[in-house]
Amino acid sequence: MSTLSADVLICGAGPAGLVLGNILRAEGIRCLIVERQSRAHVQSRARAGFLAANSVRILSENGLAEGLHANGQHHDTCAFRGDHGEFELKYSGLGRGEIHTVYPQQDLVRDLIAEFLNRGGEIRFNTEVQEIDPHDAALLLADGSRLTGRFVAGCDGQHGVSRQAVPAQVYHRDHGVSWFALLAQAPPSLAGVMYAIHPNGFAGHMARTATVTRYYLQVPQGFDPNAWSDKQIWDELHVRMRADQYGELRTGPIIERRIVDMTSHVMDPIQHGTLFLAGDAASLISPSAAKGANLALMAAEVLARALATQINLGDAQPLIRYSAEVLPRIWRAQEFSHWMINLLHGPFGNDSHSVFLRSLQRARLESLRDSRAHQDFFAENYIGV
Ligand code: RFL
Repeated sequence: MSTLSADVLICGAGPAGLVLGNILRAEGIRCLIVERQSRAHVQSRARAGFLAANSVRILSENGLAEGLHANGQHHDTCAFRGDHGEFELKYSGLGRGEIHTVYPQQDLVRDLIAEFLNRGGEIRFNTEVQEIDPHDAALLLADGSRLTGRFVAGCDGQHGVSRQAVPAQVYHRDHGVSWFALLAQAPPSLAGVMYAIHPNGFAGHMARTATVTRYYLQVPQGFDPNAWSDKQIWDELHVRMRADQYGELRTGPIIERRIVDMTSHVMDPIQHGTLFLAGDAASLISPSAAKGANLALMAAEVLARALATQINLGDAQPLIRYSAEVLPRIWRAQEFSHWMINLLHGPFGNDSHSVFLRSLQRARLESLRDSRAHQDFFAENYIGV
């Protein structure tokens, strides 16, 4: 049995755990991150890319944005294609005038790990937490040893163990839609994000770097990610993106394929005893509006400030209010993600109900194309977290 004490034990070295750990280290608080994967694995795990203005502020104000500012790309435009034609929304001139910064999540994670170690933090990679004791602030590890601290942050994502230690209500929604999430070794085909609505289903294009581009294809639930060859994938992307009409896609090998089900869950509360959840552990959001990593950073900042106020100043109030502070912001993001799902997907079929819903979808898109008030609403919520 090995025992190690730290003020805060953090389960998981994703964006939530690493931002939390970095802010706590800057406050002089001892913390230890326990991560089940290797350092190489978490530094190469491609996921998010679109960082909202609030995320860039959090990273900048806490000295965590050097790589982001050096290598991130600014995006301020997205476009919609479909039966209604094509239109662009330049959101830097809409809503609050904010933009996205595109910086691959794995690069951010790499930067955050380096800075956390630089600040004197400790990370145990290849170490799996099996159970969390929320009363004694303890982590039970797979090798049978136990780590104890004063507080535990559950930042272990949607498949972690920390959620199980919080006796909370879990509100769950399966949106009934799946995306085939692809990474192509190919330069972006378009300057910005493209959302294509087609009778075959939704297709999306999101720039990542000069040589790698993310694409999405709506597929039936349970679809086998290896069912299609690269050629079939590109053919379908061409059809749904209407490449014949609007211009060819820049193709290349598909280097990653996975199925992402559009599901959401929110826990309430997101704390119990000494345990506090942040990021995907607290709430899972469908990637339709690219909000997951941004919510993770938002909650990590609120939790870091609350823990620092408790540990350094002896004031427990912000920690007591943690769930009440974070949950309304999570629900706001969930609401917009849900709205996006309905904007991007209509039901298949020609029965009256399906046609009715598809007609509403088209009306929604036309309103977004034509109404400045609708565009302002979109821009504010698209970037906001
Ligand atoms: P993470 O990143 O999943 O990190 C959790 C960490 O905990 C570790 N872990 C454990 N460690 C020890 N013991 C255990 N028992 C453990 N169980 C798990 C894991 O190994 C892992 O390292 O959660 P975090 O920090 O909450 O961050 C959440 C984000 O990663 C996630 O919300 C986003 O990636 C979602 N997302 C996007 N978000 C955006 O804001 N913008 C985007 O453009 C965007 N695109 C995406 C996405 C997610 C995607 N997938 C794969 C679902 C695109 C995709 C395809």
